[in-house]
Amino acid sequence: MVVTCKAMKHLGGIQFMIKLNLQVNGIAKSVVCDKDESLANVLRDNLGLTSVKIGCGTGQCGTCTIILDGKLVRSCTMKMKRMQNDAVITTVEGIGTPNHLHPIQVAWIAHSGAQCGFCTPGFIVSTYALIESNPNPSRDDVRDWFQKNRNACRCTGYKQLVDAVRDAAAVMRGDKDINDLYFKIPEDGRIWGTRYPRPSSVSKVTGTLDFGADLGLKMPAGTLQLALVQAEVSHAKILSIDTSEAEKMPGVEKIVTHKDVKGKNRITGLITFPTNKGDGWDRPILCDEKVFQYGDAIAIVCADTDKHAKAAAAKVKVELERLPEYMSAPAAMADDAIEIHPGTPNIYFEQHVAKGAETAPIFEAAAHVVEDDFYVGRQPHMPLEPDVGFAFMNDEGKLCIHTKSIGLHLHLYMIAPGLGVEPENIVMVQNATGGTFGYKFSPTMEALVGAACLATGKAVFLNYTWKQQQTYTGKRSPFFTNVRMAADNDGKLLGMETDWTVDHGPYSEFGDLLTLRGAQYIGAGYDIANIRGDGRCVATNHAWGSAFRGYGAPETEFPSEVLMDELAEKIGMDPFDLRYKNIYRKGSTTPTGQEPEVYSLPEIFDTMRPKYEAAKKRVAANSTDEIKRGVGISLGIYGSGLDGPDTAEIDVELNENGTVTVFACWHDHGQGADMGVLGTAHEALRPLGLTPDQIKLVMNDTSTCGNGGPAGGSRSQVIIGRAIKAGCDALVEAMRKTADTFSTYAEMVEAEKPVRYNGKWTAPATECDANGQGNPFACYMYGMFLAEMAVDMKTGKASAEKMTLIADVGKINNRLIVDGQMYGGLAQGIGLALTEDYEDIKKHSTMKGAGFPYIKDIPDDIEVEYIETARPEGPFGASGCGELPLTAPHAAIINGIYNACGVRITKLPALPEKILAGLQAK
Ligand code: MCN
Ligand code: FES
Ligand code: FES
Repeated sequence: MVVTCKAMKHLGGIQFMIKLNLQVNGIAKSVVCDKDESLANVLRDNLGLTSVKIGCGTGQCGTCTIILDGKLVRSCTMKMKRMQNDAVITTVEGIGTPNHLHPIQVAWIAHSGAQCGFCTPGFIVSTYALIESNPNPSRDDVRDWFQKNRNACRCTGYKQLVDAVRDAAAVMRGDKDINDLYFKIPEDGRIWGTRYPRPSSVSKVTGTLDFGADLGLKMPAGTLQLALVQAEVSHAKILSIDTSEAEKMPGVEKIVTHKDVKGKNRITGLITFPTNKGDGWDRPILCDEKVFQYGDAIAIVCADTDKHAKAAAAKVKVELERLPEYMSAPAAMADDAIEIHPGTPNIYFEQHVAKGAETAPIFEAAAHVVEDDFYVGRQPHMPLEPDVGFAFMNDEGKLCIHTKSIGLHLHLYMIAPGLGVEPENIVMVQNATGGTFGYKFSPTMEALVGAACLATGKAVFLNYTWKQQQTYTGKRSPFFTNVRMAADNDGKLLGMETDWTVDHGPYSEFGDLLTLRGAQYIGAGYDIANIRGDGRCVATNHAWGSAFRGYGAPETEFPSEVLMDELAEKIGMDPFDLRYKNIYRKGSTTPTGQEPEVYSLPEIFDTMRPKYEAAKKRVAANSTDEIKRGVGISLGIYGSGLDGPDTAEIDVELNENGTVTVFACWHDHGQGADMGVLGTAHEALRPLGLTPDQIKLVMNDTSTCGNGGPAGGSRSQVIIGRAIKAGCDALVEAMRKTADTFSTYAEMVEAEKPVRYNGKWTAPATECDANGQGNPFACYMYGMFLAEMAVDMKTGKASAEKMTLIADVGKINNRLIVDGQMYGGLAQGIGLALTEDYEDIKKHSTMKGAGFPYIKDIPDDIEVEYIETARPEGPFGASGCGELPLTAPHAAIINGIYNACGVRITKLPALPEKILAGLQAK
């Protein structure tokens, strides 16, 4: 069979091609293509092998891993001109299929190795090659292999991938029965609380799940490929945009600028805080008057091919007048700084906190006072899948936008006025998503593909490169924090004073909400009767602030958790004992004055204490002059929900064949929304005796599902979970004939009873007031972290050798999923503490440059234990879980570094040079 390349080289009108014969997954193929094309593109575009994913596109992530002539190759960097004729290629399609899974795939499912699943085909191919060369790899062999071959994963924390490889190898050697890896439904039929594999796992391990870029390849002929013209400065006035030369470039259909955007050309931040000094209309869809940050989109080239679009984009001329670039909050707060958004002060939101009595006299009289300054930086989300999406007009004349959005209804209302389309004429759909970690709480390209589709009337497709992903999506907003704590001689906390400044980049969306987190979480976990503090949100010209897992908790709990260690040292107490003395117990209230819904911290601490004592002994025994070792602890807390009366709705319908369909917008970052819906619905529908496969899921499409709210704030299991329970309960009650008999579909129809029910739930919570006081969340997640750290005294390099987490996320819906959330979140905490940053736009625009944690950066020894305290408001007692593991692990790590070598890093990340400087200063 001969297939031709989509992308061909134009040279004086002549296209010079090469033809190659290949053996692909055991089948003879020949391809005709440009010699400079990458093997990854040829496999995907020409041969339709979309299991080969393109993440970084530069050889750093391994999502494109294939086997070429017996060797593992990252196919994105392999040019076709380097390929031999008759080369033999294996992709995951050649390893196993949904009906004939390979043991590696079975093991991957058993250990939930695929969360978002974007890295999975690359890992499975890599594992296949490993086991071919080493049938009995040790854990270290596996870790060495994935490190050497740069197989990166952002979701899992790697531990369960090593477990999966070891089990697969054992099956392949005949040392283990494959049937032991298949999940067996317990006799009582219950899947709640078990390790039931998520419904999407088979498609993920076989590479058959279509992500956005895969769907893009399957769009109809004539779909326009989009390329952005982007700013390469961080602050400027736009003097002119000249598209004339670009318009003449081959294949160009249209170049869309702000003049083509029919609405307000702004994405609205839906400001809900009346004290915000901005109006929330500050983010252009396409820049018109000003550039506010590096990467801002100025024009969109719509062309027949991606290459044509990119070539034309390079020809668009934008004349700019440079303005001062304020790359951090202090710079933008300086007296002589100009307003980034003229008319709105750069400090556009302030939040006060006042709990209990005035603190000044308390501090004056206190036996012990500690104070320090902290900085938690611009952590990049670094999903392996770059942002991607498409748009088309459907036959009802509605604008359909398919992206990685994890807030479909929210985004619809944020972009509709800017595009000039009524919200009811927009349909938003989430594609299978290769991780977001919160960056998709903000719209990214939704309005861009929407504007291009409206301007051309054609289907359009846009795929960011990984560099665009890094430079033109939101980041964690840095917090500059000062905290003071006062305690009596016994270590009882008497008062706290706080001051925090949020660098939110140029766009204000949700900046006020994030700033409120300073009032809610500095000092969280401790009974502090008297608190005073002030925070502020500042516009700057660095990357705009978007949600990042933990959203405000890692930024605000880091200061108080490190300061608790400083206080313990000052008083001469063990940091564990100081914490234990002050944690929430009956009668305590949170910094917002709320009574915690459960008091699980004492039990969490009691469970941790023997592990802490053992860890102290371990590090003392293993510390040497060259490698000093130490332990650090911290506690972490976060609310499950959006502030106040958070609401969700779903629908549930009985089908003619007796199955039930749940219609839900529970967006899937990769965390396991499908399992969340299935596990909750199955539990609620248990009276009907349905098997899991009798529950169908219709998800994440505004045309078919009600508003479940965004998948942020670890809210879905609680808020959507309760809505699912409400809908299922209504259906079960409608079907009920006697205590344990139920009507069939036919009987329901005959009795003229509805077969579809809406389930809705609103959290009994109140928003915080101007003093940061209120009961903002109905459920919280609680945890305690223990880090065992090693510091190389010569290089200053710190590494986590073991992480332990005792977690209370309420009753657990799915154990595989929750374990995966904990491991993955801990890994991101290690990254936040030690390596990750997006400060230097140039250096930090690649995965390696930005400090992405590979397998050897994450310890294999991760211990997680649960205290399952039933939540009164949670569905079947569940709280949320997604963000708990990233609330404060970095504080334990930093405390562990201090315990090891006496250097206290208060400004993250703790790079080797900072630790070395600290050692030298000592
Ligand atoms: N769960 C459970 N039992 C509980 C609590 C939760 O089994 N007691 C399951 C849920 O069914 C769901 C998962 O754990 O599958 C997370 O549930 P929840 O904490 O309610 O959070 P959401 O479903 O709302 O997911 C969002 C949360 C956030 S805010 C970010 S950011 C995040 C995260 O989860 N981004 C992720 N986890 C991620 N995981 C991956 N792989 N990729 C991301 O981008
Ligand atoms: Fe090829 Fe990342 S290594 S896409
Ligand atoms: Fe590995 Fe998402 S499962 S990147």
